[in-house]
Amino acid sequence: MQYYNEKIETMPKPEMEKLQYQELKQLVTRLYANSPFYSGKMKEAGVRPDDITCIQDITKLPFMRKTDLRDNYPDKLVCVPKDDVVRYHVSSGTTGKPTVVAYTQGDIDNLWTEALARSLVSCGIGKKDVLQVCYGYGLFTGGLGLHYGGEKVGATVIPASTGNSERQIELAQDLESTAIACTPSYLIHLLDVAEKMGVDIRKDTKLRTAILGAEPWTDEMRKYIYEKSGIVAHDIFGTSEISGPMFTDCSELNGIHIGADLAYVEIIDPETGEQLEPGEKGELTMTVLKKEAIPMIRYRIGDITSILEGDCPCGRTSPRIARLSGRVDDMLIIRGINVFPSAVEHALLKNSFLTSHFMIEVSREGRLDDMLVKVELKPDAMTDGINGLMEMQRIAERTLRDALNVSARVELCPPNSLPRFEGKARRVIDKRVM
Ligand code: DLL
Repeated sequence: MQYYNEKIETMPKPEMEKLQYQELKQLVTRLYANSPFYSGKMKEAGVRPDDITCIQDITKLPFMRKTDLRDNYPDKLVCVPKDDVVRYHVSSGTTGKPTVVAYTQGDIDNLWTEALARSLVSCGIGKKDVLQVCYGYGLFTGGLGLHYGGEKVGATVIPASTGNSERQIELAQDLESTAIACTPSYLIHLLDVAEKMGVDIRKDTKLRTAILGAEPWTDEMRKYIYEKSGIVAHDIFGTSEISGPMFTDCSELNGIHIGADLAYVEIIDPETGEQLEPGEKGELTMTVLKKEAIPMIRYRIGDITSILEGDCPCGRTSPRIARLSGRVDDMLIIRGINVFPSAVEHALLKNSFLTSHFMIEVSREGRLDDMLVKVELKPDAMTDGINGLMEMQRIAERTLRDALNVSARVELCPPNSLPRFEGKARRVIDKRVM
């Protein structure tokens, strides 16, 4: 099967724009009538539903940012009755408060799973496949998202989740996995583990396709994976706020298709907010047209990319975005998990013996990310002897793990030993080379 939803995926642009307009109009009208948050924002921007007369009028609407979700924690943005919410996912926010995402049954079936079913088919995955999902299951959207998408296209899904790498290789051999979904760095790690176990991925497994995302990666990594294992690696994009992983590239391996009836994509100048032309790099901004529980309108995702020019030979008419090439903010991605330096600071300061002078060093130990947080102790904490210091280090590491959902090593430093900054503090040293 080439398409999951051929009519929509190959719809001519003018027809699609009409459909997008109808969806946007309905969404804005519903929110203006029912949601204090969204109607408040529209009123502030001086725009009413009547002002939306074509999809291009979307630029009249105000932007949303991650802080809107944080400031309305946990569920003040939910604009359906509470009983209609069937699931929450939670991701890390910019400070101590996480970001909560709510879903109706419609959000899961008609938006998230629909998007993933189309994407998986476009990567050649279907009924005959065995899909090993090695994204985390739980509050992170990766595991359950791919799981539902895989089942929808009739594949056999293995909810392997993360970790236990030798077991992952054994599962792939014993259950004859043909496809694997995980972060790119984890797949490269798994290839090393297989080698150490004496397993030749080409001969001893049926793995041929990978669905890789949740963190930055490169075409060089794609080439390396193919040469080492014969696995064709596809790029998958999503963020918790738009639902989770949703959109992938196709057999052309050239840009991620954004299902146009599901989401309207804009690239904007991060300074001025002006919409940029195809081919121009800027901040990725999305309006999810079919979202019920927490609609996202002109959501500034913070990733830098461009819309690719020209049509895709695969026949899909949806716009494609280029591989993400960075962030407009200081968000780090450690083993697939988003980490904001502000959230690190917030967590550290929960400990009365620590100060706000800290540095984050990120490196790639072997194939996996390693985060070291160096933080200065308060002068009176220095007197506690070696046992006291070890205990403080253990406590600090636990606070970070609890707050960030990812482990970090902590190095306690004497007062006044870390650099001070006159201008904007540069707290992150990222030594990873991809
Ligand atoms: O990472 C959802 C996801 C799960 C995507 C599994 C793909 C696969 P968040 O935790 O909210 O959601 O993080 C979203 O991760 O804004 C990007 O900065 C980064 N990211 C996601 N996919 C890619 C990718 C999930 N293919 C943030 N390439 C996004 C580069 C990616 N960065």
